[in-house]
Amino acid sequence: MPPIFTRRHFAKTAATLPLALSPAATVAQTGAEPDQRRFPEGFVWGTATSAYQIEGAVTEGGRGRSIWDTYSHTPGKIRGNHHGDRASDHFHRYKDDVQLMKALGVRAYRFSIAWPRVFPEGGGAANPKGLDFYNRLIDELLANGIEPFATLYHWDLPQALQDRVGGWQSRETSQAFGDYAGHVAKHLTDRVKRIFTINESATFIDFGYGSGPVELAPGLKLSQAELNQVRHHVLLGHGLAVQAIRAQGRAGTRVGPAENIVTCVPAIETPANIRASEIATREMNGGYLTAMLEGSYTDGFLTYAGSNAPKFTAEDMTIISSKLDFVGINVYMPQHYVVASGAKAGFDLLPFPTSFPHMESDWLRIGPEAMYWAPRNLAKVWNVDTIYITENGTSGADTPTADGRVYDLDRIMYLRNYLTQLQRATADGVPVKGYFLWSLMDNFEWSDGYDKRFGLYRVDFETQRRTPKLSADFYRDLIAANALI
Ligand code: PNW
Repeated sequence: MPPIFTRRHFAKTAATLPLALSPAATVAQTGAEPDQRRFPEGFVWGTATSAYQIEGAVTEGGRGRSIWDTYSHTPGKIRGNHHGDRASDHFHRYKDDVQLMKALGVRAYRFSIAWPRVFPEGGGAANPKGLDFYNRLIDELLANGIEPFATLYHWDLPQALQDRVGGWQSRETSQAFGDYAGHVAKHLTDRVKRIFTINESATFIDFGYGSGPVELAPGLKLSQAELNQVRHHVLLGHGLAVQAIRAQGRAGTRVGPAENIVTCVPAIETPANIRASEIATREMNGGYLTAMLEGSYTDGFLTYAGSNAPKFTAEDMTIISSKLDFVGINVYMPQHYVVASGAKAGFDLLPFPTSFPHMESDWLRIGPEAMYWAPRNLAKVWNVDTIYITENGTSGADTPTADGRVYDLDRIMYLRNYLTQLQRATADGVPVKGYFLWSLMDNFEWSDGYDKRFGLYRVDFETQRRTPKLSADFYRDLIAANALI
């Protein structure tokens, strides 16, 4: 019998296919009506960056030193001994970078403000030039129809505070953060309507003061009791910042955190496991989001901490749980897969098999359904009615081909799968209002230096040339359609 399909047969079949697929054919190909793949009307598409990772210009405009200047210049701390002195030179190239955003069609941009630019000594007298750069950036964004979303703390603590009071080990840093937040709110909320307080407390505390898959500044290894106290001071700083923004910002200013939620995914989506994932979400975020949203540490958290529990007052907890307008969450991966359990806690966290897949960064597990369950459980457990995905993205090898382009198919695969789950969430009524892709362009990836690239635009760090990767086309087309494509 001759083979059923030959090369010629394929060629012929392909040639007879209609060039433009009819809507019916599209359904047959993807299994969903085009409308079912759409995101809600007015969904906010954006990109995200942070100050130390892109700005450079570390000695310009009266900027003080941050703990990241010190840490990155400590030999052996960063891969290749890289540092952020120049980074992506965004401080000088922000106008071009706004055009890169415009080419993507994003409606919003999440950037961070460098505290040591505004208060070089952490507190005391504000630098009169401290907000000049951000004023220019904000005006440029607005002139191009892009809404600024500002983050107040993306890990670049003024070194002076570290030296003077031990940084987040002291409540004085929480107070100083509140003062800084008020100052920013007073000067920028005529144009910046949405402010994130602190980026990923969980990451910078655990990896900067404890231990983790990567080490972050200041690179201390504190005891459990000290670590819990740092957590508490960061929460307190967040709450004081919320209050200061309400007091000094214009009416209508919206505020919330940008937290690395500990994502608990039901291993198999049965009602019992889903319930277990909700219980786990509450417990596993006990040191962070749960305290912010409930105004108390859970019994589980306090029992686990035992004599290492943080020292706090009832007033602290009131400040920490100041009312929020939204919750931002960074979602990269499932932290835990969960099943129901008859044990007291009501859930079990499953061990990861060694074969579990990850992206180019070793820690970045591939679990697209995290993008469904993180916001879904946030909305379900705490009744949060406005959620932003403040970060999602991946690193990749991103090696340019002979034509100079980067065909980052792994990043497109990652984004398509995570965004499919985000679309599932919005279709189910989970109140996610926007999504900020990490990152607009390659930048200083903390302890990985410039070796890990997360951008939609490739940056040549010698020439500072920016080139769109194929994923930039993917994101642009998705934004234009407001739907999975
Ligand atoms: C986030 N981990 O950091 C940060 O908010 C960004 O500044 C950073 O560039 C981005 O994600 C990509 O890494 C993380 O090891 C760093 O689990 C490390 C981890 C998680 C988040």
